Amino acid sequence: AASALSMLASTAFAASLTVGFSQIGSESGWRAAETTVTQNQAKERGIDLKFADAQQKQENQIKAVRGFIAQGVDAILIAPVVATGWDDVLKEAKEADIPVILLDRQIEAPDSLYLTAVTSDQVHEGKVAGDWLVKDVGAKPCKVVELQGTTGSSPAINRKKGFEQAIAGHSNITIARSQTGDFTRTKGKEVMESFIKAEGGGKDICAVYAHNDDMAVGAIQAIKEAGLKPGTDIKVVSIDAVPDIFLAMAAGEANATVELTPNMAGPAFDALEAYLKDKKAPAKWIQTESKLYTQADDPKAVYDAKKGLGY
Ligand code: GYE
Repeated sequence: AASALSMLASTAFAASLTVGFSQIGSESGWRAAETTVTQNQAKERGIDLKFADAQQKQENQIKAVRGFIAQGVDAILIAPVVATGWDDVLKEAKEADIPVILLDRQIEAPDSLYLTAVTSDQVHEGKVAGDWLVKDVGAKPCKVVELQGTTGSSPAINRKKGFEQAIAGHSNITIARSQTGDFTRTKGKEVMESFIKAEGGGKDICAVYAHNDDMAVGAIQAIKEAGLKPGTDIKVVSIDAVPDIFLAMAAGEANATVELTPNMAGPAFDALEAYLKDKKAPAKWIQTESKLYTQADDPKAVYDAKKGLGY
């Protein structure tokens, strides 16, 4: 009875909560899943979620946050499209005594300006991806092309850093070309086409490292259209572990991915409710797990299991 009562109390408490969510957009399958999961989490907790899609533009996110402040919301969630330029608007939220929680990306600003950040360790993700490739190629020479995430975003900066850490000391593995594909399938395919053209029609490329699965799926299409076999002629390693990369793995067209949970809102809402109830400030970073998946992990079964999780 007591636990039911406390459940009732916390739901009743949350029922009065209005939370603004400034989302980047829907550039990838992972981002769309994060939105779905956040909306479901809010519904389950009786939280009134005000959603704003920024269409990938920082100025739209800043406008949305200002709107939430004017509405007098109880808290703000934001997935910051880039790492800089947030100090002023976050100071305005602080002055209005509205706690801000970062989702899936970090920012370069004093951490006094936000309650907590719920993200993966993106340097570690890049390292896990790089370590897989190092193990896979052994001592063979391997020319890598890299599809970077959105320029200036914390995942693009950190995933590059982690991958480079992994291949340092393995002089047989080099990054020959590196360019942003903006986390999208379309741009990932376009940039991979240019890499293939520039590298002997692709026969000189040993692997593509994409900062997310959507760019990897685009690259797979480009590799096939160039008459090469993705997954064998050119190895494919990426990050997110969205369902479609497991379809590619099951077809032998992708090799490895590092999982990123789309459920950042669960830990965020838990921290928020605890804070609002007894002003218990959470740690400034709530880290989510990163798990490597390869073709050895029954990709079809993983695909089926993931299909229900908001994707
Ligand atoms: O990997 C990608 C999305 O911010 C870590 O953003 C997130 C990244 C994710 O576009 O699919």
